[in-house]
Order: sequence, then C-alpha cells, then structure tokens
Amino acid sequence: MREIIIGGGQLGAIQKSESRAKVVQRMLALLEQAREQGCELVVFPELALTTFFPRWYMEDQDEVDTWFEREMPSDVTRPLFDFSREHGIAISFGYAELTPEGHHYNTSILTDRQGQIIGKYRKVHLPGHVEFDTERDFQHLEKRYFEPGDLGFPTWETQDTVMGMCICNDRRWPETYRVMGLQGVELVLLGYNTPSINSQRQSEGEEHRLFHSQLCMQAGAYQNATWVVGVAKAGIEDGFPLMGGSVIVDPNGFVVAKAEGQGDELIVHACDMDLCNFGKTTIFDFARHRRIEHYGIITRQTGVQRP
Ligand code: ING
Repeated sequence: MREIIIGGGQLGAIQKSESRAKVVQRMLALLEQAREQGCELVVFPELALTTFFPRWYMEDQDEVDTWFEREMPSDVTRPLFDFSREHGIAISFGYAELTPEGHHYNTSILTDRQGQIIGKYRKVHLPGHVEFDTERDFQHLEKRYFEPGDLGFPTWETQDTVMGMCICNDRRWPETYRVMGLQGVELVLLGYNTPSINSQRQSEGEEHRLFHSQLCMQAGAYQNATWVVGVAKAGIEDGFPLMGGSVIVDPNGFVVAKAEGQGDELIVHACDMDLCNFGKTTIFDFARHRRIEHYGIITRQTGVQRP
C-alpha cells in the first residue's frame, strides 16, 4: 500500500495590510498541526502569501509588482522550507511569481520532504478581465496582472507516486485533469481563491459556487482515477468574501475530508495511492478505451463553431 498522509492547509482571510511574515507564521502553525498528525505532504491555497490582490484595479506597475515574489525561497518564506526539511513534510503553495526576465505568473510550487523545490506550475486558465469593469460589483483582474502559464501541466514522480498541480480556475476545465491523467497522475494538488458570490450575477451565491467547485474536483478525480486535494483561501478580505470548502477527493470521486469553517483549518487524510490502480486498469484504462481519432477538435478549435 502506497499511503501518503496528506494535509490541506486552508487559510482564512488575508487582509490587504497583512504582512507576508504574518501569513508565514499562520502557515507554520498549520504545518505544526500537520506534523502532530503525521502528515508527509501539506497543500496550501493559491496566492497563499497575500490577499487576493487581483480584486484591486492598479495602473502603476511598481505597485502591482509589490504583490509578486522575485525569488523562492526568499528570506520571508524560507522558514516554510526549513520546517519541511526539519520535519520531513513536503509542501505545496501558490504565489505571484515575477521572473528575472520580467514575466508575471500565478504560480505554485511543490517540494520533496527535504524542503527542495522539485516542481513548478504556472496557472494556464486565467479568469476575469484586463480593464476596469464598471458592470461588476468587484473586479477580477487576473488577465491584467498575470500571463498564461508557459509550462503546460507537468507531473513529477515523488514520494512513490505521480503528482501534478493546477490552480483555481484550472479545476473547472476537464482538459486540465486529462492532460495530467495521460501522464498517469495519481495526486493532483490545487489551491483556489474563489469569491463567494458572482460579481456578474448576484443570484449565484456561495452554495451554488461550493457545488460547482466540488463537482469539478470530484469529476476530475473520478474521470482520471486520481486523488485531488483542493485547498481554499477563505474568509472575508477587506469586505470581500471568499468561499471555503477545501476537500480531499479519492480516485472514485468521493470526498473523504472537507473543511468546515472559513478560517485557518487543517484537513487530513491517509491517502492510499494504490486506490488509483483499479480505475486506471479498468473503466479509465485510456490505452484500451480512448478513441483519439474523434477528439481532434479539442486542440484544433478554441471557441464554439455551431454546425
Ligand atoms: N477564482 C475563481 C475560480 O475559478 C471564478 C474565478 C469563480 C470563475 C467562479 C468562474 C466561476 O474559482 C480564481 N482565482 O480563478
């Protein structure tokens, strides 16, 4: 049995004024809880170090860049990597990446149990818009501040399993899971920052959004016979509510752990990676069942063309 005890480190609200150092202390507190429960891997949310800054319209690039990390680890985040090495707990978390070449990505990293970064992913599916949208109750400017990821959906062999990452809106697109599924992924790690209400449709509230969020992760897990760990940044940030609902989903699509609250909260489950084997060798044995001669439109065509 290839078991990994996995923790989901849900974070509550991070106010615009809150320092990275304070957030790191909150993450270390969750890591200590994870250590006490024997976790070997802990997953944190998207953009885990700061408030969800894409809700703020900014024109000054120097101000925008204050939300980005130029190096990882950095002095302020190094305690996370030190904890990982000292206690043998791999970590994954999201942050805004500013590369030496000047590129801006919504990024997540994965370490081994010695605190060494072994994987990086840059968010492919960027929701939202570029210009200030007067029609919205609040802004969602990810297309303004980030470039689409340039790394694809890679996977890594680590802790005797195949792990992959995606970020937030990626979880809503079946292509995300299938590209990793075709690499044999057995554990998909993702963080999200999802507003509790739809800025364009007030009637779409938190219950509706929690349903869609969990639906996507359960479907992705089941259809690719993989574990999915989805971890929220939740709570009310400067008056703007983000939903919780962090979950661990097994390879049959069942939720085996779920956060109850909107604050800092650790969910834990002992995940047997061998639970992926049955699905991958029967109903979702891709080599036996897929008919790629009929799928070409998926990569040839971006938008809808009616018959
Ligand atoms: N947030 C949201 C998400 O995909 C969103 C944006 C919410 C898009 C609901 C569509 C519907 O969960 C991020 N950061 O992608």
